[in-house]
Amino acid sequence: MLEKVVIANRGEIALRILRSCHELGISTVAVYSEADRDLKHVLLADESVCIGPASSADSYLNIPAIISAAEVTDASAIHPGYGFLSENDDFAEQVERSGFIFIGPRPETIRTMGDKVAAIRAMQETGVPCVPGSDGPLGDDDDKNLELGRSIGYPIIIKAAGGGGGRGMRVVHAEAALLGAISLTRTEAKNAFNNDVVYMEKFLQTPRHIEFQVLGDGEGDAIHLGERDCSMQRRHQKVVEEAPAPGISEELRQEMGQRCADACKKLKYRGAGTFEFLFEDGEFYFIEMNTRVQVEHPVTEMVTGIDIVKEQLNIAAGNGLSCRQEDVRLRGHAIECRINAEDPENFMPSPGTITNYHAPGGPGIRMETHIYNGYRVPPYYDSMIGKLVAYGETRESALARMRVALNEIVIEGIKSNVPLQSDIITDAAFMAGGTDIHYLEKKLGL
Ligand code: MV4
Repeated sequence: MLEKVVIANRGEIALRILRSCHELGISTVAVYSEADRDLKHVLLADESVCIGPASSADSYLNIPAIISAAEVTDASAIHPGYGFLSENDDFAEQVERSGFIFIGPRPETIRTMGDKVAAIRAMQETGVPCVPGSDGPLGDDDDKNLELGRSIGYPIIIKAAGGGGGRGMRVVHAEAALLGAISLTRTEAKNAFNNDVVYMEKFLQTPRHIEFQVLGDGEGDAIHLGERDCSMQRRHQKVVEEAPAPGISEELRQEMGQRCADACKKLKYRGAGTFEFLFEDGEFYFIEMNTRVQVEHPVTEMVTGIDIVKEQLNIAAGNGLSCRQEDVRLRGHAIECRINAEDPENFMPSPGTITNYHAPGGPGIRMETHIYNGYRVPPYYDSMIGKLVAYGETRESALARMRVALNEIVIEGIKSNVPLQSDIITDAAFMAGGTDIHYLEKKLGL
């Protein structure tokens, strides 16, 4: 097993990683910014190293500082968590070149999936269904691009190869706007990502966002852990996630999951990953692959009984996967509500001291958070302070447990989105299941 892991992240995910490390008998090193001395996982870690000032650019994104921390503590591996450097191929490469294990995919895999055109090409080659589109970068020939748009049919969407997660895209509703949209998206992409490659897809108007969780051992074995529905979102920020996705048959789940696992086998994918799909009219369309552990991984853990972070650590240690595909069984239903330090009315961040915190509990309730009484939520980072996960044998019982837990939770001293979450999980359309990616923004009147 790994001996000592540097946790190159903060907040709830840093605590989540620390817990799995300690379960496996792995020592932990917390790296933290000057604003984060009081993080719960920093107190619990075997060692801790301050890596710089509050600003992420100077601390959690500071590659030399993080690698130095691994060197001075004589660590064996680095876990990047999500966000920050988790999908930075240069970071993964420098970690490996410095003699440490990067707990994640090979740098080349991260690079391929970071280029959305290359990712789509890789999926097409391995039989994962994609959105009808340009099947590659758009050229400079206006007539060819107009012809392509006509053959795909409007509306279409122009996306930047260097984008992803909602950055660098533009919807085009009619041919008259196509060429302008291509050159505008190209210019923005050049400025934002230093990459002016853009591509074209049919724009799906009312899809759901469904993603498949995979694990690969890096040597050609891979499994899938079913799917999550992450359609409840606002401005590309997920708000509620659940597993399994309502209305997906076991047959379709196994067919799509197997295609994702097969793609991972062909790529010799290493670690945890997620295939993101749009789902509309009964069909799946691949859009992106994420090469990190995701915020919403607990809902998959709850319905499979598999500890995804432990799998990541075992894969990184060269121990392979803990189970075969035929041993993966989905049971029950899990829902996750992200808890943010923000005003539920206007979504403004609400940092400050938590004067009173009471965790919800009871059967099937899992609270993933680093907050405690007296903890000060710093203003420098993402406003997510925790995740409330409810499990039940049925979706209805998971929803009922979530409703009770949201009523029970107390977070005082700062504003939180708990009232919004209560509103969502008692919403008639959400309770029925299968709402699309635009549902929440419409409900909120945006
Ligand atoms: C799309 C789409 C419709 N059609 N692609 C947004 C984030 C990025 N991951 C891809 N996104 C979309 N791509 C086609 N061909 C609609 C979106 C989209 C979206 C996707 C998932 C979750 C939330 C979203 C919100 C707005 C748009």
